[in-house]
Amino acid sequence: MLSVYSEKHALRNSKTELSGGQLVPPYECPVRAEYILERLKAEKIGEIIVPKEFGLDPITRIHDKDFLIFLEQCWSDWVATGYKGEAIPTVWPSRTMSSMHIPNHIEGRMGYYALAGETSISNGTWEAARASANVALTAQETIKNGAKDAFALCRPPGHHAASDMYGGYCFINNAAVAAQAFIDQGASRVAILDVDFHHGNGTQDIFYNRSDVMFLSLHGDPKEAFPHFLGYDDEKGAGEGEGFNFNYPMEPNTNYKTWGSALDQACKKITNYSPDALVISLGVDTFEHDPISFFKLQCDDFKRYGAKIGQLKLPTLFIMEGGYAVEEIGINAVNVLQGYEGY
Ligand code: B3N
Ligand code: ZN
Repeated sequence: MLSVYSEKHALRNSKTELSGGQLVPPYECPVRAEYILERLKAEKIGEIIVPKEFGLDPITRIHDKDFLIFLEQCWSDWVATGYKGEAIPTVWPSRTMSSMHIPNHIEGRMGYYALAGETSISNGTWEAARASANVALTAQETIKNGAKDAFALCRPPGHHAASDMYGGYCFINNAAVAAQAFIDQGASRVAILDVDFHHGNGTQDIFYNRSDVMFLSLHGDPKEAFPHFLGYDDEKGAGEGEGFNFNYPMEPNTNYKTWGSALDQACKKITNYSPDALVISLGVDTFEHDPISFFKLQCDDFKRYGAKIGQLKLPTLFIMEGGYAVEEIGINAVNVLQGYEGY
């Protein structure tokens, strides 16, 4: 399988994450991508190429222009205001304060566009996010051109980002941008299967009213896990999209037996939908030793579920999302690809 990787991911290197009332070193850190790259090479998964530049057009198919301008300018606006630390929101348009005016001051703009406060913005974040989208689009293009599958080693991840919101370590929704590219190139139906530990709230939100992109997500119950406010099993899609959104929230300590059964149910929905392409939001934070998650999948389980995805026999684009047990991140991500390929 061909993989796409950009060294520019390393430009996303913030020093702080607001977690448990402290500023800690971010879980989403550059070494994650380096360990995956190393494992791809060690296991000889296939050719590894650098991304092409696609410009902003395919990204604006998913994200609002004002949001992208905010992401591009956030760090310089923050610095220009005289703030010394990394950019972290402190005020939000909460339930009874939603006038939907976009403030001028960076403090207000951050709260308007942020879905949560853990994701500090710093120098290089925008450039890395753009490169990550280019990685996804380059991998997508190889499938459009006839490849059976591809792996986009995206960093930063994307599935929490909505059309005008960042957070959960995500800025541009790489999976959504790639799925939209398939549609724009003539696909009638695309399925996005999100196997990251966290619910892909951004992807769900983007496609919630559409029937041409089905979204299915297996994740930690949002009653107990980030992003808390979306990902419940009664979210089925709306309007044209009703019946094209499926959530499988699961309890703390879920093991492969339970998780694999949920995957089987999701796979049946995908088969019935008969998509032209399948996009996998591949997070490996379902791992038993992940520091911020609560599922109990073991290294071999990643191979087992990769095989199930392979049995769908669809053109398949893997997009890297989360996973923070850095020692094993490469093993687990590559196990999925190897299971998918049948070894
Ligand atoms: O959820 C957390 C969190 C949970 C447990 C922690 N421990 C036990 C130290 C620490 C943090 N933080 C909120 C931010 C989570 C962002 C998730 C990004 C992701 O992987 N999405 O797929
Ligand atoms: Zn995650």
